Amino acid sequence: MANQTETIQKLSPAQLEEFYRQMVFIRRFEEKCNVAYRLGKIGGYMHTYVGMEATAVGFHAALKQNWDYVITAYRDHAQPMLMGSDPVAVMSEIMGRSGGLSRGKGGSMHIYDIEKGFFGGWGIVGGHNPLGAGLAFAAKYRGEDRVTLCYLGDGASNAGVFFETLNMVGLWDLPIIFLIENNEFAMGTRLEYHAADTELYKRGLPFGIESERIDGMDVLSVYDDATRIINKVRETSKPHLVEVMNYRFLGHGAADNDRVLYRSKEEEDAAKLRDPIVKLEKILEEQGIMDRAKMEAIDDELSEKVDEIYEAADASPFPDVSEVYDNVYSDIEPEKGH
Ligand SMILES: Cc1ncc(C[n+]2csc(CCOP(=O)(O)OP(=O)(O)O)c2C)c(N)n1
Ligand SMILES: [Mg+2]
Repeated sequence: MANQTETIQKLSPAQLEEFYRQMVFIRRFEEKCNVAYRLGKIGGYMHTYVGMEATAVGFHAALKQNWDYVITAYRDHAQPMLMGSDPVAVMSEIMGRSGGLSRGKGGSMHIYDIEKGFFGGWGIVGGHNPLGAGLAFAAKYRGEDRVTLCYLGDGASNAGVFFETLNMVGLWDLPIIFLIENNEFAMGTRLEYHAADTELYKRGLPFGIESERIDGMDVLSVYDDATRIINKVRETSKPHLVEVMNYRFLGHGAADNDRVLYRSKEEEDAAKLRDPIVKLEKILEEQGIMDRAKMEAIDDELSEKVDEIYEAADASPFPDVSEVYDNVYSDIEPEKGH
């Protein structure tokens, strides 16, 4: 990890502002989704990224846009938007509308944008890890220097299929990064109750995979670590595992009553002191890059933009009943894919 001053010097004020904008935008977008869920505008399951923004913003800034591949589980609203997907199409999908990226038939957990290199959006815990390996295998087989970024949670890192996947990528030296987001919780349980060894980065070691643990609450250090890791995987075409320490501020899903089961109010309050947006605000102010008035103006502008996105999505119709069997198994559109 480089020191903070060095990272700030490497980045232009415009890039730093972009990090801030991306994090605030994701936070406001997710909060809007939560409100819409409570109004009955969103059905099914929905999981937000509040508190974890610095991780995706830092990693995606270091990826090659429209080239590298990304795959994740069901906490999947932020990644496609960071890859250039239309936020209205993301919101429409979350709201089950025909203008959505999966034509309104996938919902919050099944967002895809293959043209941008985003391969979902998967609801089965651990189930997408071998698919990530497949993406990396395809890139290597075709001689392309694409890197695959495969997100998974601390809970998913216990899944048998994850260990099988680590074995194969270790054996075949596939250019993939497993990004374990250790947000300290699986669904209704916390890390110490579900993992025999809570140092999750060690999961890669028996398979000869270079593995490390990094801070996920400081976007500047995430960006620095991500740049180093992504460049290395691209150059060596070998796998890497990174355990990113972050924290989810809200319940597991929109309908989850988290406090009663596995965390106290005191713990939540303490965690909020590590808020990645607040952290960046302090840095930007101390370094004289942005003052509070500008931050507030950006926040207002993005909150308004999120409201407009929501209104536009809400104007999109629900899919027609006649489409119910379309795009279920076989009628995918390969010409649109990579
Ligand atoms: C195979 C399987 N088992 C159980 C579930 C139910 N489930 C949904 S999310 C989840 C917890 C996963 O936690 P983690 O991997 O840490 O991801 P996070 O929600 O923290 O992002 C569980 C057990 C599931 N979707 N799939
Ligand atoms: Mg988790």
